[in-house]
Amino acid sequence: MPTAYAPKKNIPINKAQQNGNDFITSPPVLPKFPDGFCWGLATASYQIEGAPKADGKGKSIWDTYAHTPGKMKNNDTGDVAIDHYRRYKEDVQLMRQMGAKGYRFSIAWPRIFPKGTGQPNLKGLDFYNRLVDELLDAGIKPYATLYHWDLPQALQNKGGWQTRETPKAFAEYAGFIAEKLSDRVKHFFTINEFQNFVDMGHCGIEMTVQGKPVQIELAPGLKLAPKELNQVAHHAVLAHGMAVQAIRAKGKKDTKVGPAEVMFCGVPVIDTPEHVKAAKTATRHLNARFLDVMLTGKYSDSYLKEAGKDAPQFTDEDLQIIASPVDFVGINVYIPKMYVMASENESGYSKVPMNVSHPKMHSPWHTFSPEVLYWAPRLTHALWKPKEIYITENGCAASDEVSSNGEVYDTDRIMYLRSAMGQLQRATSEGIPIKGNFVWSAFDNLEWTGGFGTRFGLVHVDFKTQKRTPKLSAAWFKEAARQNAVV
Ligand code: BGP
Repeated sequence: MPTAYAPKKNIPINKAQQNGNDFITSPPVLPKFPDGFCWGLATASYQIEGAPKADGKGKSIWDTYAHTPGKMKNNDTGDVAIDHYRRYKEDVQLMRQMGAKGYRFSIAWPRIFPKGTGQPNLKGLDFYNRLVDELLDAGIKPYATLYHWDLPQALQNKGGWQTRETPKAFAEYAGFIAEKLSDRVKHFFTINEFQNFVDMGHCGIEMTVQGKPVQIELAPGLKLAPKELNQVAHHAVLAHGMAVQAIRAKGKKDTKVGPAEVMFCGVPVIDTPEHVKAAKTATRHLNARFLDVMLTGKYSDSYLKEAGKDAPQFTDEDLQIIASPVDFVGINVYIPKMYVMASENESGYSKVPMNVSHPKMHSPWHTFSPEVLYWAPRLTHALWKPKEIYITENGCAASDEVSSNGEVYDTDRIMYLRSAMGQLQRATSEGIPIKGNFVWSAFDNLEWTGGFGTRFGLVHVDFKTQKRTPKLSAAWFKEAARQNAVV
């Protein structure tokens, strides 16, 4: 852990200190999180594991996409990534030293079913058995995501998420994993960021940040028309529902399951009843294809009206499956989708344009709006009342260079975490049942098309030597987890 941040006792701080009322002798009152709050870290298989062919693993759409010229920054690929497949023991020890209480990792579907369905590959499963055992030995609770975007290429070749066969295959895989791991893994997330993998992977998106256009694409890099895209979205939520049922059928009784969605949040521009009401309406609409249908069992009238002839084809039985009861809702929260104000137009809300000077973090898309960590769980609670909420991702990229004394002073990340976690604490203090937060990410990793240039980790990784160096933010995280408070 970096040590340079320790307060030097001989430096006078201010007048209060001279009065004997400084933070050394009388610590500030820290806003605490509820007892048992999970201070967690998150990663995903393709971004860290490497070993794309080890122990019988099949190809995923990311293996294909990353090797397609022009798709990845600097032609980076996940072939080695941070070599976590081989170094997982060291990585678990690092997380233990950082005081992590939980670890959200994802399982690479093509390690378990190299062709997507059929015969399971037990050697692939063994890796996750070893990882889970190592985590439990280190006192870290495992939280497994079943799909963090690495679809078996064999399924993509048969139509991928455009066909109903993929949800069926996903449920088969989910049930198999629950049967094998739920004696030790008690929390499963079905799918990571429905909204992003559907839209960015099957159409591509464009947003404007600080007046500049930002385009984002993910594997498999398709360009579908709106109707086909809505059908992909429908298959994604159907896969979620079928997986929930398969996990209930095959897992131990105390297994908990829910989605890990990127919540599209409308943040009220000012906290007044009319703007909050507008933000609630906007947020329901922004999540119509995903959280809203999963948690209400119906596509909202406003969504179906807006989609018109491009609406997906679905049956009542589909809707029942999609809305299979979940134990919790996971939400990834980085940015508001928009600031919202009340309006007299038909929808009841309007989007407030974001100022060009609105500050941002290091990633091109990452506007700095920490209050979304308050509003996202608050509106999730107000709209859908899930039993429990997890913030399954939140964090930021930074420039992060190792300084001459070997330490990484990521002060901007600490500023970000302090601000974001302060807002989250505010939500818990209102009684919203938020059970934990997983910082993205435990380690620097392959940030999709951004490659290795975008560093999100609390632990720095030298991608040439694979040397791991905890950053200053790792020391911040450790202290915050120890005190269960924003420090
Ligand atoms: C989320 C993904 C993560 C992670 C993170 C950082 O959308 O679930 O896998 O990558 O964003 O974003 P990015 O790598 O796109 O900058």
